[in-house]
Amino acid sequence: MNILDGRQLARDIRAELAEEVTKIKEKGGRPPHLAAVLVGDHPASQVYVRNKVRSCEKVGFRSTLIRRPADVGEAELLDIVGQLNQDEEVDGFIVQLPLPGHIDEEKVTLAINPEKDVDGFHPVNFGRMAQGLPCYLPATPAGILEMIRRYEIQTEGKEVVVVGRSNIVGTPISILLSRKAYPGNATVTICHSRTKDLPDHLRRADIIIAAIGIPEFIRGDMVKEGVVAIDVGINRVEAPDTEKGYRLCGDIDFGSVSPKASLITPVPGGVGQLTVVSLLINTLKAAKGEIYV
Ligand code: L34
Repeated sequence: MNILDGRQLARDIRAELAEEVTKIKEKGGRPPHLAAVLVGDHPASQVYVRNKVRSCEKVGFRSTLIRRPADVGEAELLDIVGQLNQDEEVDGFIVQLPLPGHIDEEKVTLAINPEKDVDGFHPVNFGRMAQGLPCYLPATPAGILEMIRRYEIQTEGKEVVVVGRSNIVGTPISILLSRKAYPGNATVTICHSRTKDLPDHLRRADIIIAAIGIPEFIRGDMVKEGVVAIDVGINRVEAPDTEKGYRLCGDIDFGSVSPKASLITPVPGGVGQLTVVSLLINTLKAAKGEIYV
C-alpha cells in the first residue's frame, strides 16, 4: 500500500504557483486575485474557505472574502455576484456551496460570468468541459487529474468506477476520464444509489473514485487487489473523546481497503488538498486570460 500524498502534492504545486507570481511581478504585473463569497456559518464551509484564503496567501495571490449571514436575501447575493462580474480587479470568484435553502443555487451559479467562474460550475464551462474545449475545470475533478498525472497513474484502457453522479464531482470526472487524452481513455462506469450490485462493479475496478458522502461505505471486501482508491468524501463522524468532538473520514474504509490498494488517498490530506490548489490554478489562468481569449 502506498499513500497518495495530497499535502505534499499541494505544497509542490503551491511552490510552482508562487514562482509564477514572482514572474508576473517582475514583469510589472499585479498578482492574481480570487474573491470568495461565504454565506452563513456552515461549519465545513468555514474550514474550506479559510483553506482557500490561506492558500492564496501562501502563493502570493490577492484574496477577498465576502461574508454574509445565513438570512441574506437572494437579491443581495445576486447583486454581489453582479459587482464581482464587473470588478476589473477581481480575476475570478466563487460562491461557496451549499447555500441556505431559501436561495436558488442554480440562479446564483447562472449569474456568474463564465469568464470569472473559476469553480467551473457555470453550464458554459461544464459544456465546454464536456466537449473538450478550453474551460475552467471544476476544482475537485481537476485535482484528481493532477494527482493521476503527478503519480503517473496509467488510465488508458483501465476500468474506472465512479461512485456518485453529482454535477461537481461524479459526472464531470466520468467525462474527463473517458476523453481521448491523458489522463483519460479509460472505460468509465458511473454507479449511484440505484445501482443494483455495487460490489460487483467495484470488484472489477482498477481505479475507484468515491464521491457519495457516506462515511467508510466502501470496504476491503468490495475491491480488488492492487486497486487505486481515490476518496473524495469528507465526512464528519462523532468522536466524543476527541478535542473537536468529531473525526474526519472518507467514503472509503481506509482500514480495510488500504491493505489491498496499490495507491490510496487519505482523508484529510488527500483530494481536498488538491481541490484547493486547483482553484488557485484556475485563478492564475483567469489572471493570464488563458481560457477566454
Ligand atoms: N462553490 N463550493 C464551491 N466550490 C467548491 O470547490 C466547493 N468545494 C466542495 C464544497 N463546496 C464548494 C470545496 O471547496 C468541497 N470543497 C473542499 C475544499 C477544501 C477541502 C475539502 C473540500 C479541504 O481543505 N480539505 C482538507 C480537510 C479540511 C478539514 O479539516 O475539514 C483535506 O485535507 O481534505
